[in-house]
Amino acid sequence: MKTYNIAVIAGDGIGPEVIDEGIKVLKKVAELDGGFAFDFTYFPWGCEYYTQTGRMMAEDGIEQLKKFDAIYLGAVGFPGVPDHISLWDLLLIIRKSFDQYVNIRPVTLLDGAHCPLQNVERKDIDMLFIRENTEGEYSGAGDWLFKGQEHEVVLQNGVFSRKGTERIIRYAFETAKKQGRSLTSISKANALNYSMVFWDQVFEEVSADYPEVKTASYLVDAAAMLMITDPKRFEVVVTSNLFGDILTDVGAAIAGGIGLAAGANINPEGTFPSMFEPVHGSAPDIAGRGIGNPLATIWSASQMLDHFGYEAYGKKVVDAIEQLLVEDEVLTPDMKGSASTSEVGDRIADIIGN
Ligand code: GGG
Repeated sequence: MKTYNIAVIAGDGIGPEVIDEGIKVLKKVAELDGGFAFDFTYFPWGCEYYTQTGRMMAEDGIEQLKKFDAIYLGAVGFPGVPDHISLWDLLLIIRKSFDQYVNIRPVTLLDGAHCPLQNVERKDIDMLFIRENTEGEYSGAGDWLFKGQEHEVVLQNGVFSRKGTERIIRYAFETAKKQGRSLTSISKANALNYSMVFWDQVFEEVSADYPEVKTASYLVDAAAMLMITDPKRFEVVVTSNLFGDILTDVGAAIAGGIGLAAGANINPEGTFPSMFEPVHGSAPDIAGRGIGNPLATIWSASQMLDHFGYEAYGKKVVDAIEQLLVEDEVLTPDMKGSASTSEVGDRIADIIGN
C-alpha cells in the first residue's frame, strides 16, 4: 500500500484546530479508498516555538522537511512576534527553499456560499488564480540604510527573473489549455516601468506558443474593480506574488469569505515537497475557542489529493463542502452558524463516507 508521508505544521492561533479537521478528512478519504494511506508527522513550529527558542522552526527545519511527500500548514502569526518574522522565517522560507513557485488559489462560488455581489450569477465566479510564489515583490531583496537618521532610506526590490517569470506564465498557459479556458494576465506596466513591462513582454512571448488559449491583460487596479463588477471575465488568472496575494483576498470576499479560501504551493517538478494551506491567517481573536472555520483547510486537503493524482477524491471533498453549505446546518459562526470546528469536520467526513 502506498503511504504518503505528510509533515504537519499546525502553527499558530486557529491553525492547530483547523488542521485537525483537514487531517480527519484526509484519513476518511484514505479509509474509503483502502489503497493508500497517510502518515502524519507533527512539527511544533510557529510563534510559540519562537518565543521559546528564538526561531520559527528548527535550524535544520528545511532539511527535515525535505524527505516528506507534502507539507500541510495551518496558520502563522501571533501577537508578540513581528509579522515579518513569523511569515519570512517559516512560510516564505519554505516556499523559496522548496522552489514552490506556483501558488494555486481557486476563487469559486459554491452553491450555498454567501456572495455579497448583486446581479451576479453563481457560475460567473469561477476563477483559478495562479500566483508567482517565490520572487517578485516578495523577493526579500532590499536594504534599510541610515536607520533612525534624518536621511533614512528603505528599499524593497521586486525581482523578476526571466526564468521565474517565464515558468509561472507557461504553467498558467498549460493550465488554461488543459482546462479549455481563457488566461488573463494581471500586471501594472504603466507605473512599474521595468518589472511589469518585462512581465507583459514575457506574457506576450509565451502566448505565441499557445494560439489556442484566449488571452486578456489588465492593470491590477482595473482588475480589482472588475472582479467585483464583472467577475465572469476571469477564468484562469496569472499574476505576480504581491498582486496575487491581494487579489485572492478580493476573490475570497466574493466567493464565500476567507474561511473558504484554499491555497496550494506547488513545486511542479516534484523535486521538493509541495505545501498546502488555507489562505487565512491565525485569527488570534478566536483562537482556542474551537470555532475557527476549517473549510479552507479542508479544501486545501482536496488540492493535496489532486496533487497526488487523486482528482476524483479532490472533487469529492469540494462537493462535500458544497453540500454542507447548501444544507446550511453545520456552519461555524463566521458563516452565521453555531457549529464548532470539529462538528464541521465531522459532517464533511460523514458526507464523504456516504
Ligand atoms: N495559512 C497560512 C497563513 O497564516 N498565511 C498568512 C499570510 O499572511 N500569508 C501570506 C501569503 O500567502 O503570502
